[in-house]
Amino acid sequence: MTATSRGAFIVIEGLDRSGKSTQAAILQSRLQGPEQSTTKAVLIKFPDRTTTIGKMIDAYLRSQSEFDDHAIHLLFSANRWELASTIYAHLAAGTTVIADRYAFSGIAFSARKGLSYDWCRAPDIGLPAPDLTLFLNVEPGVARTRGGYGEERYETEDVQRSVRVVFERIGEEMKTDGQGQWVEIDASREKDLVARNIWRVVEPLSRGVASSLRKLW
Ligand code: T5A
Ligand code: NA
Repeated sequence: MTATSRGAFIVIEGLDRSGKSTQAAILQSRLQGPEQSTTKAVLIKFPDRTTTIGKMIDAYLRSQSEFDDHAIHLLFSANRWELASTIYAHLAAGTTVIADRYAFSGIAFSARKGLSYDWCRAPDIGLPAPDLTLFLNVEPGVARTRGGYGEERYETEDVQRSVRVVFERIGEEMKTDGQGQWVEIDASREKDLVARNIWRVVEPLSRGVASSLRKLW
């Protein structure tokens, strides 16, 4: 990291069971390296189920409570705002921040229910924008065969297919509006190969970023 640079903000997105958490952990340990005395990379997961809002989201996802579609959407967004200052602080300290899901999941999962796309985007306006978003692309049929699938709300092939359509729209818009990089990764491949393909894209950002952080959108 040079004196004027900050940490990179990297988001990992994808359908359920595409391997986001697996790859986020591999990436964090690669960025952190063997030296544990300084923090080089932190991992933040959305939803963060540990906060008060996160606990409400967790109960909803496990079908233990119900919310109006708009209300749960706003809670997911509020859960990101709770952590925005933490993200800023890490980046300013030169630490790379990896987010396991972010605002894009928020839009994709709510817009597929029929909520307006623009309405879904609105509460996340002003959040720190990622420098790079890795979209782990996997056929819903492949994801279904992976561990734990079907335990939570949204984990059906129908839902996942309609979520994917919204993710594709977001990806197209991100590619054309210059809002950071959106890179698709074939996540149906074997873990180590996926990790290598991710590292190829992340490596140039691993020594810090000179440009100032943008905001969504
Ligand atoms: N949501 C989220 C919203 O509606 N709005 C929002 O704003 C946000 C942020 C919970 C739900 O919330 C929704 C989206 C979700 O439906 P979550 O907590 O991220 O989101 O969900 P999790 O259940 O934790 O995570 P996922 O189901 O998305 O799984 P991952 O992280 O993609 O996959 P991972 O790494 O846990 O792997 C799953 C399984 O596959 C294996 C793993 O070992 C594991 O068993 N696996 C592989 N198998 C074969 N080949 C590979 N390459 C593999 N990689 C991993
Ligand atoms: Na899930």
